[in-house]
Parts: sequence; structure tokens; C-alpha cells
Amino acid sequence: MKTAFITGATSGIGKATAILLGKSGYRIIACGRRQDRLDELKGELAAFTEVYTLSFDVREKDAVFKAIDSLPNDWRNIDLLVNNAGNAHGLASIQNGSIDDWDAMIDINVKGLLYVSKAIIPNMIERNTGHIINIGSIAGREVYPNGNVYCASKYAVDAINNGMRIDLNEYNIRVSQIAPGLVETEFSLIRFKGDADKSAGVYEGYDALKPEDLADLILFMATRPAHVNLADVLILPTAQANATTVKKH
Ligand code: NDP
Ligand code: 8X3
Repeated sequence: MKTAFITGATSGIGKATAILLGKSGYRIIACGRRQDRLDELKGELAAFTEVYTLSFDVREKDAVFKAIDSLPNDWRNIDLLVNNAGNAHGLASIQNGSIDDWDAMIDINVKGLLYVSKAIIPNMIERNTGHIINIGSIAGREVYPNGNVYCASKYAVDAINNGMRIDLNEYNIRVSQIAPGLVETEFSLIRFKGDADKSAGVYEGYDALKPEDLADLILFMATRPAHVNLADVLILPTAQANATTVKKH
């Protein structure tokens, strides 16, 4: 049975992915800071698969390596890494943006992804196999008003994804990126610092993607024959044409 390591499995895309992969024959290493949610997820999947939970903050370099080093021997061979943990913090012009928000986005979306990858890649290299799916964003393809640093963090994911694919090419490791448009998750609640009305407004008047749509895509990509790599997929709601064009009912 294959083992999938999923960051940000406590909510949204990561949680839906853990559930779908867990019901589709994968063992799951589920990560996030909220242990209560990881425990709930483990309970929800108990009838389908084994789940190992790891609670750590991807910003904390030492905690990332300690958590991954703590995996028992029979959980160390990771077949699929889904680098999903991340968020936008704030939506503000460059002149009004908060430095704490900038730090959070660079530290989580970019450095956190690098730390987790750095801890897991050596085992993939040793085994000459593996698949890494990096969750980028349409924000990594187009900069939109007030998106500045979030967009920069996702442009960085795009560059890291392409660099990983080149560097890991000789080790038979697939590297893929998914760049979603608007997905209805807790993403906007975090971006708008708990403002539920503002967050709900982002998804009003059209059908946004659901986290399950992303889980479907991740399962599809992960289960292609070994010689096939869906290297880079932009996935949008039908109502969304680009980062700033959304047709409302
Ligand atoms: P959610 O807010 O629903 O989920 C974010 C997940 O990331 C949570 O599980 C959270 O876990 C985890 N996370 C956040 N910060 C940290 C941290 N410091 N350490 C460890 N884990 C962390 O959002 P989504 O599911 O929408 O987001 C998942 C990914 O998809 C992100 O990379 C996001 O940028 C990307 N994306 C989202 C889009 C959208 O419209 N929703 C569109 C394009 C891309 P916990 O808080 O428990 O630590
Ligand atoms: C999340 C989608 O458009 O809010 O990456 O940046 S968007």
C-alpha cells in the first residue's frame, strides 16, 4: 500500500485529499498544527486506512525535521508528498501591507514547503521513486491588485516546482504542480482574519471549486502510470476566466 504525506490536512484541500486518498488505497500521514482536527480525521478514516498524524508548524525548521525524523520505520517510505499547507494573510496594497503578514506568507508558503521537501526527498532519492505534488495557485501565474506578496509566494512555488522537477529528474521522482483558482475553503477566512462575512462574499454569486474537486485531481495525477507526469495543471471554476474575471449569476 502506498503512503501519502499531506501537509495542511486539517482543512480545505488537504483534508479532502486525505479523505479521498485514504478511501482509495493510500495510507496517510496527515499534518497540520491543529491536533484535534488531525485526530478527527484519523477517526473518520479509521474504517478505510491507517492514518499517522504529525502536528507541527511548517515555519519552524527544527520542528519540521524533528516531526519527520520521528516517523516510525514502517512510515518512512513516502510515495507521495502533497505540499499543500499555506494561506494568504491579508489583501492589501504594497504600501499598506503588514510586514507580519508578509513574513507569514513567505515563511509558510515558501520556506515551509522547502523544509518539508528537504526532509522527505532524501528517502525518495534513496528509493529511486516518488511523487511530489506542489499546490501553487493562479496567483503564481498572474499578479492581481493587492495580491503582491501572496502572489510572490506562489510564483516562488512555481519556480521551486520547476527546479525540483529538473534536479530530481535523474532519480525517477515525479514533480507536479497544481495551480487552482477560487476554491471554497477556510482560505478567505484566514486571509480576512476571521471576518466571516467578507470571506463568504468571495464565494457568492457563482460556483467556486470545492476542495473535493482538487482531491479528485490529486488522486488522478497520483494514479497515472509511472511513465506519465501531469506536470502542471491550472484548474479553475468554470465561472472564472483568469485571476480577476469571475462571471456572477
Ligand atoms: P485552508 O485555510 O482551508 O487550509 C490551509 C491548511 O494549511 C490548513 O490545514 C492549515 O493547518 C495549514 N497551514 C497553514 N499554516 C500552517 C503552518 N504554519 N504550519 C502548518 N500547516 C499550516 O486553505 P486551502 O485548503 O484553500 O489552502 C491549501 C493550499 O491551497 C494553500 O497552499 C493555498 O495557498 C492553496 N490555494 C488555495 C486556493 C483557494 O482559493 N482556496 C486557490 C489556490 C491555491 P493548521 O491551521 O491546522 O496548521
Ligand atoms: C488562492 C486563489 O485568487 O485568492 O490562491 O489568489 S486567489
